[in-house]
Amino acid sequence: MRNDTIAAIATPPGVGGIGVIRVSGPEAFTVVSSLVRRPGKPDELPPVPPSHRLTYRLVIDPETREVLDEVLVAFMRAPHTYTCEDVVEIQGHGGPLVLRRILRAVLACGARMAEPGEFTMRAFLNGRLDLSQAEAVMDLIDAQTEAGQRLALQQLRGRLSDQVQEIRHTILGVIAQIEASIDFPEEDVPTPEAEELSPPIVTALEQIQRLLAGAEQGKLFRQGLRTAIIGRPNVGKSSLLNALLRTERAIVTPIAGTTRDTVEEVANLRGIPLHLIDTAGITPTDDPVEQIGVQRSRAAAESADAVLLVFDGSEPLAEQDRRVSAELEMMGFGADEQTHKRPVVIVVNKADRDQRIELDELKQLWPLAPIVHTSTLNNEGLDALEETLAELVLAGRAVNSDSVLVTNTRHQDALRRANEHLQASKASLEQYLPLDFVSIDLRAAYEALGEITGETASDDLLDRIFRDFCIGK
Ligand SMILES: Nc1nc2c(ncn2[C@@H]2O[C@H](COP(=O)(O)OP(=O)(O)OP(=O)(O)O)[C@@H](O)[C@H]2O)c(=O)[nH]1
Ligand SMILES: [Mg+2]
Repeated sequence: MRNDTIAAIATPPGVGGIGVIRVSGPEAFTVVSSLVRRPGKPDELPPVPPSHRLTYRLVIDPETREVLDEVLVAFMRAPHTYTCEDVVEIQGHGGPLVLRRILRAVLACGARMAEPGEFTMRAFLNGRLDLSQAEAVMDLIDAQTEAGQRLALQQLRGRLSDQVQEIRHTILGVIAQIEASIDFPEEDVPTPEAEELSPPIVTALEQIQRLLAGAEQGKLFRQGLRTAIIGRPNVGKSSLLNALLRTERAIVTPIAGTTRDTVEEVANLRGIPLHLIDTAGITPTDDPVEQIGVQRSRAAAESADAVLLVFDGSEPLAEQDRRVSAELEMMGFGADEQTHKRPVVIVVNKADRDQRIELDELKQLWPLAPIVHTSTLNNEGLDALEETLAELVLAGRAVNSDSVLVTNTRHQDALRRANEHLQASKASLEQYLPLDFVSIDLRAAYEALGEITGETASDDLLDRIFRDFCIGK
């Protein structure tokens, strides 16, 4: 049901200074009115205060008349609300029990518990936000870096939607021209020439391709980069994690095999959330615990977007180093842009000691991977390492979070499909095929783009998107 009245605690679970209960729907005012009183007037239903104004009230239990909390309440009249419906927000004291009791009272008076994301879904269904903007709400909440936050806010404010709508408008213009000539041949609508139809298609293609070009980068800012720290035991992997995080997160000892389980933390790499995974040193072992640890290291590498492969520069290259390298290569790491291998950065650690490692041998193992020398003891080479990793994953492209970046795989996928259909329509035009062919592909492109803004999104897709939201949002 999409026109009943819903309610949820909108602030996070746990203790806070205040907590907010949000109620939305046609009965929102009635429901909350029946629960609130003015101090000293327990039996009198107070009038609904002016819209969008905070008002001091007591909340009572509808059955026992017990006072549950002193609150500030805002009655907000549709349509100028988050959901475009009547909305009431009750600001109570931020204890979980207090909030739960107020919510229970609200539910007892006729509201229904909201599903995750249901407030935002209503904002979408009522036309206040389009789908990409609704998705941006969640990105904004989840943002882990300032760059990610800026991108989400831009999307929320409709910059992506505007561009997509502009492209759709262009495509629709061409469709209209074609269809007029097909539908009304007797009215002397002249059949448009291919030369006339193709410039707007080319323009639309260029715009789509520009958006696609930034998508991989945009996704990095939203999803972050999973980076596993891999190497044989005792080379300084955990020390490197700590140094990059600037905390003593992982245990470091001179004993080989210190790290048994993977340790995951997020650092900020030039605005990209860098998910660093410290792993157990990969080595043959009979110890069952260590074996599991090594399995997890392999799994971490398998699922990583990039690897920091650590060597001990104070020792000659060991057989185990070679074996770890070979394993990574098998997994498709290689830092080679042409073949789209996942990037590896070679970290030669313990640079503060006499260096016994042969760099030529390393270069034979990894001819294309950049090599960075570090000392976690003296915090040397860490900036260079971050710089190298950022260069590698951004592939030298300048990062400008002011431009519109597609950050979402769903949007990227829709753009790709639109691109393919537009290419096909352009090819049909060039081959002078009947205009029906052209217009079928144009329609498909138009619809694919509509999925981004939600105009042509199925219920199924909507459910999937909003299910990931938190309750109360
Ligand atoms: N001199 C020097 N010692 C270092 C450096 N980095 C790490 N170490 C030392 O090397 C030893 C192993 O460091 P860890 O960070 O535990 O190495 P690891 O690769 O995580 O080892 P495992 O978890 O056992 O695989 C410790 O005694 C560290 O203090 C460095 O840059 N210079
Ligand atoms: Mg370790």
